[in-house]
Amino acid sequence: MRPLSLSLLLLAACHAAPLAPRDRLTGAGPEHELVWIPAGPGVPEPFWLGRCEVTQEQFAAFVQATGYDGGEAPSSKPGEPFLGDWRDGRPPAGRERHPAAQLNWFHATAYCRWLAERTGRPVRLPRDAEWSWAAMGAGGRRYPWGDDWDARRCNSIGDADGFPGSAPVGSFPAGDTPEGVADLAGNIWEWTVERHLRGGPWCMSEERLRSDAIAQEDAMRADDKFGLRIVVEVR
Ligand SMILES: [Ca+2]
Repeated sequence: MRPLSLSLLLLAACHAAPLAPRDRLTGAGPEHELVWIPAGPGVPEPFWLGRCEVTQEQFAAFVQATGYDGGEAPSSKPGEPFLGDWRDGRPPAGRERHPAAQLNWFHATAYCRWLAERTGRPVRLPRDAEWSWAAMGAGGRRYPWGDDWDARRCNSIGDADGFPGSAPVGSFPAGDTPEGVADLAGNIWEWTVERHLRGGPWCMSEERLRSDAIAQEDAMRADDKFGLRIVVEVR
């Protein structure tokens, strides 16, 4: 009998395992799941991308370890200060797995810097080109799952998705990219290195959630729809 070719064996292995390599970032609060994203257009180096948005409990580990209060960059949004929905230094009860919100660009960057120091790995926000490449893939997908809008695949405006506000991260696996990155469309808007916001939030409709949509906001504004996702550079 002829031996199976290497490509067939790889195909069989891929069928049972995640398509993209995974890693975990540990040693600084609840671990971060990471998904390998290869080099691509405008992205000369592969990188690890947070599978999910940074959660309330992950951000809480930073605040509790350092006493960080966002004071070096106060929110410019009246009535919405840094982590304004927290009480006594803790996220709202029952929302630990929701995305961290009410963060401006400086707060998001401070978190990445702490994570890098604690883990010894090069953590930062995603660049716009990296975010786009992860969401769109080689086919230029309009949404992380494909070209056709489907309100059941993400947390967007309205209650049809089951969540009037944000949702626990990873609640919409049918909306993952083929590599397994979750919630790139919807749930919480995500800061990038260039001080843009990507992916749209839980309260907006399909045009703002497109993979190629780039929103510009005041980098000092800590809105209840602004959060982040991490990149870990490959070195
Ligand atoms: Ca998102």
